[in-house]
Amino acid sequence: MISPVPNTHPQTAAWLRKTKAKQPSKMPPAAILRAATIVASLFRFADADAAMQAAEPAKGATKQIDLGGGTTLEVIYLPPGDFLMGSTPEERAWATGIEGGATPGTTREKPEGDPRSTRIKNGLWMGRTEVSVGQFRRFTEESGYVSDAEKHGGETQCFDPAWNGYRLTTKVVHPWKSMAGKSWRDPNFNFPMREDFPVVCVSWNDGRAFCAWLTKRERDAGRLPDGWEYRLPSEAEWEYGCRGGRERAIFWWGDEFEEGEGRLNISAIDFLPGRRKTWPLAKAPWSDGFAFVSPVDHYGERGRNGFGLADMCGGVWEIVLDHFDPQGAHEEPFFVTKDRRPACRGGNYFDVPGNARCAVRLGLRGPGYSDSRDGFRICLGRHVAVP
Ligand SMILES: [Ca+2]
Repeated sequence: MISPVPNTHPQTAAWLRKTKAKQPSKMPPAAILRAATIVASLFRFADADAAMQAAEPAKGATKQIDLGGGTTLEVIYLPPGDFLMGSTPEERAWATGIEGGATPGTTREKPEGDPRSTRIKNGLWMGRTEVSVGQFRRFTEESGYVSDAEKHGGETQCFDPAWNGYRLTTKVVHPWKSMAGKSWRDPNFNFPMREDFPVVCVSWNDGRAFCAWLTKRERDAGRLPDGWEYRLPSEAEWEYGCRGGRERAIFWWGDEFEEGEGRLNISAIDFLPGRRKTWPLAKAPWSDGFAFVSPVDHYGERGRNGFGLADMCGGVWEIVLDHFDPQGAHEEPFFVTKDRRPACRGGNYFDVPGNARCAVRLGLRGPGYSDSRDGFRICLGRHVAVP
């Protein structure tokens, strides 16, 4: 028997043969429409599989993920590769010296470990930017999700507007305070949030919920082959992404901090809103345009690394999938079942240069902890089981 359609998909062809045998000319219009939809979805699934599993995408290939409601999210392909994870003793000495401004022996630079060869075995697609307020809003609107900070009794770490200096010689006063009634909708910056700011005051749980929503949405639409999911990048994937194809360097652009001008948002010469003063610990001798958050990808081409990823250093800390191991990050995702402290990476708009390096890492207080300096970035990668 000659198949009525090219035999591109055995199931589709068989289904069509069966349909033809059953007096196709007498099918009611609704049934024809249903049949056409099934055929279309089978082809779409076949297309998604073929696109992701056949030819290796080119390094830097991009995809626009439709989140619905006119919102998109761009991801970039990172091929498998090797890099040196961690930092040299010289780098850590610079980070805690006059230029780096980090505090010696803090939990930032100590657990980075000496450089060791690390392999990213599977290619993955990583978000060009941190997830924005607009993208997170789209997720909550469709799913009805309530973030950890918004839950009953929830709190989040925000800037205290009454703060007016560290008073380092008398009593140390920190600018950040745990507050109720604040969240990603209002992180207490005292200026309006923009849709293109990175979302902040979100926890590891919140980031994972965003990814679970997107995974289901894309899977239901037949655009996600088996074995793939949207998730937080692992610590190793994040550091590989941050280095942008370099084997090692202090920053993704190289070892010279001065070369970072115009590339990132950290603590620089920018007045705090409504005040004629900068962050007292400002170490970048230029203005990056923002004392607090800046729009994602604000620095354009100059702010993108070798993979095309923006704001990997600075902007907001990025919560990753792994739990924090004080001994150092791992090549494979690392989880514990007790005292789970999500790791986060990359430094933030308030950090000194020593805390905005590719190797810098931090453990959060817990999976529900959130802070107006922390956000997240997503990736599309192979499924990782999280205990
Ligand atoms: Ca960042």
